[in-house]
Amino acid sequence: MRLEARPRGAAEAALKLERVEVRRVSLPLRFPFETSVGRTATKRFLLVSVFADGVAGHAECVADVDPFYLPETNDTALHVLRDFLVPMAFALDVASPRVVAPALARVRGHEMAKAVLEMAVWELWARREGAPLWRLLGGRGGEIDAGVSVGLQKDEGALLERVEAEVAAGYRRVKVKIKPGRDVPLVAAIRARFPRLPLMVDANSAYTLADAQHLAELDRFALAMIEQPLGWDDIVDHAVLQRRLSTAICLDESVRSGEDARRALDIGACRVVNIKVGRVGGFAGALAVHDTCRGRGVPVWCGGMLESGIGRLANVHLQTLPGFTLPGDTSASSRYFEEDLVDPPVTVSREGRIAVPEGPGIGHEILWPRVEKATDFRETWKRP
Ligand code: OSB
Ligand code: MG
Repeated sequence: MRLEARPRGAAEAALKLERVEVRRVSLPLRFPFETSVGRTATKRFLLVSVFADGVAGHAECVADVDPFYLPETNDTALHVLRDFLVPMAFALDVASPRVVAPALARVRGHEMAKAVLEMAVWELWARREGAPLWRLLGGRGGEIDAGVSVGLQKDEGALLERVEAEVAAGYRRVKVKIKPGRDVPLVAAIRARFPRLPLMVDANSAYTLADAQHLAELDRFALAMIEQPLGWDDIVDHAVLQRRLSTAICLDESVRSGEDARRALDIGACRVVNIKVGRVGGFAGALAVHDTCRGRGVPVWCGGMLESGIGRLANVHLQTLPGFTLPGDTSASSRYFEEDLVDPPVTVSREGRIAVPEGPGIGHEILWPRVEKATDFRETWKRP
């Protein structure tokens, strides 16, 4: 009988991070992506690499150049990583990737900055064990269902054309962005053309409770859900609105932790939750939201933030967990980028499915020469 827990093998021994490298990467998007909060033509993000024991782990930060979706930006993430999170991580005995999120909890907010560091440690851990990320997360191999997010288009014709193309490509669910003045008639036109398409809308907080009656007009289109219609940090008004709609509300921006999910469900603010790892502080936060929802029979799906292949693959692994019962926003790399940073890029089959990688970590090779070419800033920190 063993009285003391002890590591069973080298792969399970605690490690100390030795070095953290952050780069800022710029990738042109093939087409600008427009939502109710703004327009993105170039994807600019931080790429974080952590090094320990001769192994490296990599993750992509979902912060943007501006604070228009959520408060963080690339520059706030860089500051908080450099001055707070990375020093905390250097001090930590990493006995498992699960210890990272609690160790960073003293920093309030800054979920995207926390997430990128935490995800890089998970990725390192997976590579060190020679296992795909999904295995560490408790997921499964095989395939996932792919859905797609269509940005605001210049007019109804352009929108119908986009939706038509995505349906033809095999996507299993289509989400379209809406905002006041660009909502009910557009949805009516899509529904008339595609009567049985699993369809949903995302408002990115463009409405208020005063629009409740107007939003209820969407009830007649059998939408799978309406995502984040009200305030980015609200759950109270969403609970009121949910009682006035037959369509399910899905929360995105408002859920930034497992506790947020619990509170939202407790008051009936939504019937579905969008999980973005970067928005909930990392994989531990994503698992917490997942478990909370699953325990109550509430479906979740995996959102996206126009990620390069590095973040896109992290999303693929996450959504192999059993609570992800709805197609998410993970679509093919080629919808966004001429040249992705991973090989092979993320592809979607004619049947609308994405293969779950079996290789270590994110499971596809990172194309470092391309990363190098796209890097316009770099900083390295060493453990003191
Ligand atoms: O609200 O889900 C969102 C992109 C950037 C910021 C917020 C959102 C989105 C998307 C795109 O909808 C999803 C994707 O294809 O990555
Ligand atoms: Mg959204």
